[in-house]
Amino acid sequence: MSVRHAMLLLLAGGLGALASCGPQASGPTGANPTRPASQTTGGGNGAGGNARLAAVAQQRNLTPDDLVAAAMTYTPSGRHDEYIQFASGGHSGQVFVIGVPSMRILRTIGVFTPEPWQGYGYGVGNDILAQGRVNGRDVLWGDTHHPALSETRGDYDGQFLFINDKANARVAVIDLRDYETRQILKNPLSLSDHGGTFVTPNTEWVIEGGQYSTPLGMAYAPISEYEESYRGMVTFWKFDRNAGRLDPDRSFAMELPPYWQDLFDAGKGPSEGWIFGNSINTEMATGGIEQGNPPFEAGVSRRDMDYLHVINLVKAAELAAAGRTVEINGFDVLPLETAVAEGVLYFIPEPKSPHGVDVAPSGEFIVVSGKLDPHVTVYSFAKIQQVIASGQYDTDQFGVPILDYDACVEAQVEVGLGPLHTQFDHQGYAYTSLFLEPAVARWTLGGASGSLNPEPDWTLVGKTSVHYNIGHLAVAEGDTVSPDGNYLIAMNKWSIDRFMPTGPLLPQNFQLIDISGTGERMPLLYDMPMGIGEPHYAQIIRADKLHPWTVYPEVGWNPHEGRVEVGAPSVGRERIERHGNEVHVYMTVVRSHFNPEHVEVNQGDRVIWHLTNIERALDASHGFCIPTYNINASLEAGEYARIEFDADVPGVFPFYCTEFCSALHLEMMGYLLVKPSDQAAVEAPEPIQPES
Ligand code: K7E
Ligand code: CUA
Repeated sequence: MSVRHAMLLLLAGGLGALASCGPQASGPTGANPTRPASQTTGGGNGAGGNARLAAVAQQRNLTPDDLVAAAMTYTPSGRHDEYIQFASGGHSGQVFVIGVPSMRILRTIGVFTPEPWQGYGYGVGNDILAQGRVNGRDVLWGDTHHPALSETRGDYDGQFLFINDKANARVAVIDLRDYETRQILKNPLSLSDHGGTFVTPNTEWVIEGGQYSTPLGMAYAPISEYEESYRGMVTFWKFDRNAGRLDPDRSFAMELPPYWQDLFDAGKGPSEGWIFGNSINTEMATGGIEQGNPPFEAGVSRRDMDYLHVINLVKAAELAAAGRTVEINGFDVLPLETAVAEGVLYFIPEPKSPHGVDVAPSGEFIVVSGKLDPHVTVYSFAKIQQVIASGQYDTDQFGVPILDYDACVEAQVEVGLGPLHTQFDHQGYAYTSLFLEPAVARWTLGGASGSLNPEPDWTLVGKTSVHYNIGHLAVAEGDTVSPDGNYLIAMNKWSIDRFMPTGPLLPQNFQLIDISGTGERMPLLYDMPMGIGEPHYAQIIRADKLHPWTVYPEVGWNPHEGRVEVGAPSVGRERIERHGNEVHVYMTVVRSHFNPEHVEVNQGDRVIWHLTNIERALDASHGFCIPTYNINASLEAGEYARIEFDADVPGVFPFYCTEFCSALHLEMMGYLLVKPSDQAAVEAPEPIQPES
């Protein structure tokens, strides 16, 4: 017996002892001529289980570490995950909901892109997608980057989720009672955003920072006028929690120099009320490689320092409320001049084109990752305040005060090559993604109260290699005032050889890492291919903080209005009403029929189809599609939906339920008969018999 096999047996003994307490597992192992008798008998004794586990491990070439990783992530049928991860969907324009540690995808949330399974944008939800039109044009995708869970006192409260679309500068609000998008807002100033979305500790404000500077208000100016006419910005959307909506009328933006603002984060604890943003391109490079200019990649990285933006949001909001704003494209903007004069905006040098700014759980420190510099730079909020109070500073060419770097910096930690983003745990550790190594670095957060780690402050502790280039990382509740730790997900941009190739386009790779221990050890547990876009950021919330509806509160519920729809179809009140050439269909939906089943209209009629799923059972969703009319709805238990279309194409259209809902699901259909305009018109609807 090899040493490795002996180790497996030893380990299997430990696992077997655990397993023997519960019901005997009966997982398939395939045809294995060497499998022991206990495997086929399903006998409950520990020794048989051990031998069986060892045999499986040997057959599948699994190491003891593999078995531990499997035991830490495997989630038996019917058991739920401890955490839920909300991951941006990158260019899919969506959000993905993933269980942790099982790494099972639970749901897609349609946000900026139509989503056929939910029927989002195929007759229902079109009005929400229409809110995201830009200059009257449908923009039916997004580049979602940074999801932000709503917070109460700096902790996730499980009520709402916000997300930005970097490609078109839009933000969306998702209601976590039903995981549906409720609102999309187009930023009236900017054409790209990246520093969004981030929330203040009580979600009073949702932050959306711009990225590539343009003339504000989506206006035109030649690029030769970059310094005079192009501007950066950060927008503060006022969140009305009761309404579950962002309120544009109470929102405002701040004009910023045409540096490229990158990420933002909100202060907390002592720094609550302040906002921090990193930037690149303080060089104000304008590219033009075709004219012999340095390309952006070089031009944007010429200076040794860029600027951490430090913004007094409380004061900015007071100025906005006092009318100190100007209007650009119908939106209130606090001018740069005013922000400077009133002490709202400060800069602090930050090493060379950094990426990511993260406020530590205590709110005392702000961590900026070097990207082109192997350090993370830690700024002290208390020191920043002292320097501001001293009134001693230079200014940049726009008059913005530049605070002394050395006077504001608490520490620098050399973490490795290509640091991008930092998150925190409950043990006083910080974790930084290293794009170039690629790895996750663990380091000690100096001055962290309640720190359990024995290492001295501000020290690199260890690294775990990831596969491959990592962007963001997410620790369970790792950007709140009270991180959980335990799990870290590396969001890797390349997967290279980790999975079976799927043509030349390969998935991204989420890697789950166990950070429950201390010191150097941070074992990798699981690889999860993400073949649906490039998620940038994710947040991981404790599952028991989420309290979604499992059926809508009442039959006839209109999710978009958050109330029962007056006049929603109900049992016995199904009917078809004609008013001129407008036809209203009032239809109930239940296993396994629609009522009415015959809907006759005339070519050219405007059809307004009201549907209520009258089910009250868990998971009793029905679909509703009409062929060739690009209509598909998903009606969850209790849901009311309204679909409008012009019956412009004559013919006979079998509509049917698209969710396999019962044994008679195939029979759940009906006919839409659109009578050609050259035939005698349908006069009055057929009488509908109330359901008995
Ligand atoms: Cu990819 Cu937050 Cu857009 Cu960094 S960002 S990786
Ligand atoms: Cu209802 Cu299938």
